Amino acid sequence: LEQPILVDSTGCLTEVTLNRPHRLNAFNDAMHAGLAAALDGAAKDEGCRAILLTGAGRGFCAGQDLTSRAMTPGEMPDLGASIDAHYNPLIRKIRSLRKPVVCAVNGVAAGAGANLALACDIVIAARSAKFIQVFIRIGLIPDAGGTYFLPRLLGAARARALAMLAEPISAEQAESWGMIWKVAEGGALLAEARGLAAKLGAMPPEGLALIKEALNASVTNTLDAQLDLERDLQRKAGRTSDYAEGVRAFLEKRPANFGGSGQ
Ligand code: T3D
Repeated sequence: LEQPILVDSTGCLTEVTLNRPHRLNAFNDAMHAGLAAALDGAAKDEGCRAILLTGAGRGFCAGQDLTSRAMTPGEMPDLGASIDAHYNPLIRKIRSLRKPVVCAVNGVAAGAGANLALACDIVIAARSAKFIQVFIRIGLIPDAGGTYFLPRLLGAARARALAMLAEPISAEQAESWGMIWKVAEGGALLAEARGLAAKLGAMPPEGLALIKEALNASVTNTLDAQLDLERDLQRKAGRTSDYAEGVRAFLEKRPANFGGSGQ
């Protein structure tokens, strides 16, 4: 029986693998359900301090599985319903999750698969990976947050061309445009991604959650509103035991040991 999502929890890291390699990990309903459950589980798991998302096989994710979209002539499907049920909750879940999500893009990331990667906090891609806003090839628009993330990450000119031309861009190009954090040599991708996740896992969890909250809000806030938000969130951060530990460790010239007990 196909297990469309694999979850492996080791120490403070939860590794989630999209596992439909014969379809380049395209989404069907079961994979959506499995991914939502895996992310909910990681959010609730007190031992989990970082999440790593990757794909099995040669692709990362090819977006919606089109074999479940075959139509009879004249049929008018409601893709909005699918987006409401699956893609929007997924993107919202990743952005609002109070833990860092590292995405290791192991191969082609197309359609909603590309934008799933862009929703994550830190994206590292194999040199052989490609990102394709493939939607217009079948008459669709970028979804899963694509029309939001692309102009903000790349600027309007590149966002428009990528969305309208559906041309693939290489991992190297994505890195030099600032669309992702960095490229890794293929063989080193997972080790590097795990290293990043482990580093995040040792950082103050509440601080990381507040960084996510601040950066999410900054995209639409005015400077005034953002300054107020920074004040409010810094007030919270300053009341955590990890802040006290960080300052103590600095003054005692020793590495800090962040417990993440929060308040
Ligand atoms: O519907 C809704 O709910 C609305 C939401 C939509 C969100 C979306 O993501 S819409 C966009 C859907 N995705 C696509 O249109 C991508 C389709 N795939 C491709 O264009 C290409 O496969 C890639 C560019 C991603 C990779 O090309 P390549 O040459 O490396 O691989 P390939 O040979 O095309 O694919 C390998 C196999 O995976 C192949 O199966 P086969 O022939 O070996 O049996 C191929 O059919 C299958 N596959 C790849 N992508 C999908 C897929 N099967 C079903 N659905 C896919 N999306």
